Amino acid sequence: MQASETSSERKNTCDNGWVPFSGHCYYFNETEATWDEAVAQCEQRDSYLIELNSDLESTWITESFLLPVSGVEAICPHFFSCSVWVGARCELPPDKFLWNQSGTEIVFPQWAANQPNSGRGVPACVVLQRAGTGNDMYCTKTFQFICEKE
Ligand SMILES: [Ca+2]
Repeated sequence: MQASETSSERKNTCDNGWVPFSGHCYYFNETEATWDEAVAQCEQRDSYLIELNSDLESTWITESFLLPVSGVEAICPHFFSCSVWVGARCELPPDKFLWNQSGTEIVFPQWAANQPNSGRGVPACVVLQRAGTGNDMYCTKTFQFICEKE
């Protein structure tokens, strides 16, 4: 906690187009991509596909970048529409959802009801939904995404 407060004091600004939060900078990519493409595009920006390390970060991302849960049915017809990729993926084995950046198991965001539900044998990648919850999706689907860097 103290380390992140210190780095947040040190870093108050981000490059053009990047939004600061708690010592990190975030970039919203409007053009949808597959999960692999999203990872590669963040790497090209010297960053990584977002890793959510706290409820605070997860909530901040949701409120800052995602559309609201209701009132947007015309452009986001399903509860999972207009989600964003996060940098977590389930490999088989070990059949666990791990963050791409740190290699640790995902704790945030909280899973949506009845999630994860992807079939065994197929890699699954995680989106953050407008409700602030996690859902596993086929990695070849396309979503908008957010890059993160320190
Ligand atoms: Ca799912």
